[in-house]
Amino acid sequence: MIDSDTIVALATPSFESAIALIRVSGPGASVLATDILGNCPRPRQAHHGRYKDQDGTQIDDVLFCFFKGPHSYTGEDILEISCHGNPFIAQKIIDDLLSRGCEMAEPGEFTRRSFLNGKMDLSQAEAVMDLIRARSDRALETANRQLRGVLGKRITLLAERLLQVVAGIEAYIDFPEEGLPPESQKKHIENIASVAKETNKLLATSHYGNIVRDGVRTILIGEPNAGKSSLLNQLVGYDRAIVSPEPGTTRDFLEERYMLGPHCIRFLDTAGLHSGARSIEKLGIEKTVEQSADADIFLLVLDSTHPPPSLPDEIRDRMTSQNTLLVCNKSDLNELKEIPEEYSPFTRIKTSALDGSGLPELQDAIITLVESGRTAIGEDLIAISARHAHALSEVSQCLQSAQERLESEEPLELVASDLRSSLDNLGQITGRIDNEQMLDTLFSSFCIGK
Ligand SMILES: Nc1nc2c(ncn2[C@@H]2O[C@H](COP(=O)(O)OP(=O)(O)OP(=O)(O)O)[C@@H](O)[C@H]2O)c(=O)[nH]1
Ligand SMILES: [Mg+2]
Repeated sequence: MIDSDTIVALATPSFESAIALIRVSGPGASVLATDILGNCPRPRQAHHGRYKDQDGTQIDDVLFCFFKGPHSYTGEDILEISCHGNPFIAQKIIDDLLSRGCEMAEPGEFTRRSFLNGKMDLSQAEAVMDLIRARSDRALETANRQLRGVLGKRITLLAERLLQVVAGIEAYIDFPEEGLPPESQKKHIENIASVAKETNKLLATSHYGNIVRDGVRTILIGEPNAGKSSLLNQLVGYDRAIVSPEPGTTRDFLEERYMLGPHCIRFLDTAGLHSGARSIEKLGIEKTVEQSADADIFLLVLDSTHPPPSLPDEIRDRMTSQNTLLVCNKSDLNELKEIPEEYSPFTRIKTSALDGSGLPELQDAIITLVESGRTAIGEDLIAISARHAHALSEVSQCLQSAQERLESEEPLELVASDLRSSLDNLGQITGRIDNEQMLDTLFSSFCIGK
């Protein structure tokens, strides 16, 4: 029996396929390889062999690949077994490995071990999942950068700068009779403000992070018969929605994903908005209003053959020039000259869902709008997740409080406490900053005679 800290799992989906990969990680990996193969393979080389269970019955012809820790994904010894892609074979091998003393891995346990063994920080561990889930070029790009540690490095840099401030302030807590000199107070306030500015810049990438990870929710909205469903069909390239000359055709909203440039766009077709709606139509309109609450982009579709109507306030209030395009449809029939004042801030695009004219311009305008929401952080494309955003907004609040306390000369313990909370929250993103590190830095920049 091998060490119980050795885990096993199927690393590929459980379907019929060319190959299935079983991964073993932990101190027992090399013993298992020796028991099954007769000797432990040379690290990082593929070895062909027969997998026989403990009774000596052959299960499959397989490839073994051994990685000696710490030079492996988890930092531990890893044995990878590639067998034929039959879930039945894969399960028999896993059952045999379990009977030899392995434990079934928990979800994410290989990456968790990688983090615990210092192979990656928490933000990198999360990027592994982002990479697996990426469905657009931009999602892939962002995940790759985060996996390379771009976000982690930024956070570590901010934490180091804050630690300097904490060290400077803590030095005076033990000597309350000597107040903080005015020049130090000024310097600390400046440093805190500068870290807060960087924090807020990172925080501003949160919306972009959302749309990169989940797709851009783009809602087609407008009066009945404006041509919303016809436009949706043109945009996604097939007849997804029912189109008819009768107003009120679309009752329930429908969603269709489409790759537009580097982004995954989630188009939402909705029920036409008008004031005199009855029962079922009314329910459809309620759903349109509901859906508009989570929209990233509004395509306000107008029928160019007559003056545009007003929108319900709860929708109009969510529209800005940064998230809305005014689509003047049916341009083959008429050109809309009079645009109401309330729609004048929106970029205007003439389309005909009938002959397809204006569609490339509309697609370009959607991409431009999405990309304008991207906040540049120096050279780096960073797009934080909801978890990072939560931690960073805590950091931002604590820093603001620390700055205000320093300015109004409140006790330094309170300032230090705010700063430590900021550090804890920064540490939550990477999972690396701990008090031990804080103390090391604190004492290295601390002059004991002062
Ligand atoms: N000439 C012309 N007709 C169009 C255009 N776009 C849509 N139509 C026609 O307008 C009618 C209504 O189109 P739909 O796409 O169903 O309109 P809708 O906005 O989805 O309407 P509801 O679902 O009822 O809210 C259909 O007969 C379409 O063929 C266009 O650009 N030019
Ligand atoms: Mg429709």
